[in-house]
Order: sequence, then C-alpha cells, then structure tokens
Amino acid sequence: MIRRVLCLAVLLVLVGAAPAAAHNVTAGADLRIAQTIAGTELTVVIKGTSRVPGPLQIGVIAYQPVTGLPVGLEIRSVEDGRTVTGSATAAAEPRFTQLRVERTGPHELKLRAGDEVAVVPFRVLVERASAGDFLIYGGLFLAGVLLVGGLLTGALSRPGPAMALAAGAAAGVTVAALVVVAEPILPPSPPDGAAPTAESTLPDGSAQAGGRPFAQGRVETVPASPAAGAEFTLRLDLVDGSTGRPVDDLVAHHEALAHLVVTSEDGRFFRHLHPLRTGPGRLEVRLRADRAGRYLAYAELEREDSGGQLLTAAFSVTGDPSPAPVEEQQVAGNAGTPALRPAVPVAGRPATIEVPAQGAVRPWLGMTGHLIVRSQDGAFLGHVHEMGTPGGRLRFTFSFPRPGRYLAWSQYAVSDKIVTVPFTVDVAAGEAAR
Ligand SMILES: [Cu+2]
Repeated sequence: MIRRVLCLAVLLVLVGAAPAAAHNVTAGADLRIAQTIAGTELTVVIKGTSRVPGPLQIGVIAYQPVTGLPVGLEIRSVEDGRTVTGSATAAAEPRFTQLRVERTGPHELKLRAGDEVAVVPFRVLVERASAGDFLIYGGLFLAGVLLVGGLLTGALSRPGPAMALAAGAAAGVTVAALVVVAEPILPPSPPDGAAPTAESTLPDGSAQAGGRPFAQGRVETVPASPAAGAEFTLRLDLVDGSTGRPVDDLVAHHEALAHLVVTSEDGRFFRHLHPLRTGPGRLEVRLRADRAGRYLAYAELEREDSGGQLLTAAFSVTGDPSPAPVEEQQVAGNAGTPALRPAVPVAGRPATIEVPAQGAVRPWLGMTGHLIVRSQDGAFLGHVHEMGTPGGRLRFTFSFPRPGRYLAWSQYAVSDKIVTVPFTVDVAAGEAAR
C-alpha cells in the first residue's frame, strides 16, 4: 500500500514537471500593448481573467489629447475561429468593455481606429491548480479517510487491517508533507491555454540550439520616397534567418511589440512610435516628416525564446529642405532644463540626469520615465528608464559609451499628454576628467 501511494506520488510529480511556459506569461496578469494609431498614442489593456467561458475586460488608454476616439474591437479564437466584436472609447481613464471568450489558448485582438487596423496576437491563460496542490490535498484527504477506516476497524478488534489502514494514513500525510517542503523547488504547471513548449524548430524538424535567432529586419517606406509634410508608412518586415519565414513571435516588452524611434539626422525631428502589426512578421506605422533630409530609424524588439535586439535603418525624405509647419505633437515648449551630474559626463562612467516634471507623472510603457540617447552621428542609440525619484522630478542614470556630443530626449506622461524634453549632452574623455 505504502509503495503504491509513493509510486503514485512520483508519477504525479513527473506529470506536473512539464516545461515552464515559454515567456513568463502569468494567468491573471493584464496585457498592455502600446499602439501608434490614428495619429495618436494609445495603450490597449486586456485584463487578466480567472475563468473561461467568461468576459474579457478591454480598455483603451489615450496618452494624447483625443476627444472620444472610437476604437473597434474584435477578438477571435485562433483555435475555433469564434469571433466577438465590440467597441471602446480611448480616454485617459478608460471605461472597460466586456467581450466574452469561450476558451483559453491563442487569440487575436483586431483593433480599428480611423482607417487603420492592427491585429495583436495574445493568449488567454487561466491558472490551474498545480500538481503540488493536488498531492497535498489528495494526500491529506487519503490520510483522513484511511485514519477513520483504521480507527473503525481497530474498534472492531481486527488488528491486521487496522494496522494497514493506519500505515496508509501515515503515507498520505508523508506525501503531503514532502510536497509542502518540496513545492517551492518544483516547476510550476503552465496555466491553461499556454503554448505547449517553445517551438524552436528548423524546417527539417530538428531543434534550434540556444533559442531562436534574432529577426532579420527590412525597413522600407511606402511610398519609397516620401515627401516632406506628406504622410507615409514606415514598414518593418521581420524574417527568421534560418527558416526564411516571417517572424511572428514578438514578445510584448515595455508594453509594446516594438518600440520605434525615428529621428532626423540633425535630431530636430524625434518620434517614439509603436508600430501596428498588420500581418505576420509585418509592423507598420504612419508618420509625417516636416523637412527633407536623411532620417534614422531604430526598432527595439524581442522575439520569443531569443532576446532583445535593436534594428537600425535609414531613409530619405524628399522635397523642400526649408522647415515646413508641422505640428510638433510630442515636443513640449519651455520644458524644464535637465540637470547633469557631473555637469560634463565622462565616457564609460555613470552620469545622473534629472529632469523636472511638468505636472503629475503617470506611468507610460510600464515606467515613470524614459531617456533615449543618440550619438550625434547616429551610430549609437541607448534607452534607459527612470530610477524612481519622489518629488516631481525624473532621475536617470546613464553611461555614455564614448566622448563626444549626444542628442537626448526624456519622455514621460502627465495627465493629458506625453511630454518630450530634448537636450544635448557633451561627454568628456575618461583621462581628461582626472
Ligand atoms: Cu516605446
């Protein structure tokens, strides 16, 4: 009997030891995806859910002043094709719309605003009881039943069976106690709806050692030569270098599938955008450049089972080189001057940059503040986050890699807008400072 209980216990532990979910997706956690759509910055929030069938709560946060921008929502289960539609209104404090889903697993959220459409893949995950919980409660339950049986049989003066049942009860308690001790080191069972395992396979079916390769990115503009002042599309096509297939496994990091920074060569034009997934391996965003010239684009993204990477590209805008009046949607006027410590940062050593906040700061992209730094020649782009400073100022620590001039932009969100503070930093060589 004891042996049988212990065998069962081992078997359950082995079954429970399935590989952990590919990318720490946690059932019950909210999914937040930033999108640059209809000329504005939105963050779509899908609240974590604890049961299916049941409602998914979806809200759209507006980070730029938009008045009642309607957003069409459609959720489709990839497994059975079942689709539900609804709508939301983008606002600083969004009201949540409920869309009912019938099952866990892969889904797509189709987002419509203005004449643009994005399709965001996501998974509906629901936590299930772990194998450990099952063993603890199962063991205790078994022990209770056997103990009562043992007592009853003992009361009827049949020592042999009473001993056997008591021994079984002791085994049940032992299994439960062992699991209580061992559970913290056991792998958690993946939530219901999680991807089976990371599928890093080559076309011949063999596994790709060490995870998936970085995505190969191709950046183009549509039209090929955009004109100053005219809207154009910046398109990013991602391909897996090994398989040649589109890369469609981007992991949301810092609340976006990709963060795209577009600057003019002189740094007077700056946009931080969140392109829309318009098809497998394809990200697109619309923008307008105010002046002719060369522009630099940097995309931060992360493939599942691969890692974070930075793709860079350049494109040209044609037309009149003189400045055309295009509204500076992100650049704030009379921005507080950043304070640097040391006043002239030294290459390779951390410098502190403090930016006075204009108003009550609210989180954007999961952080209080963002600092984006570009070397003047555009060969280097860095991105760090606010360190958590109370008292109306944002503090960043940044180590400039080499001496020279850098263009920097600090970004944060206040109640009704995203504030961008542009500034330049001159960095000294290490020896010169001593
Ligand atoms: Cu971003």
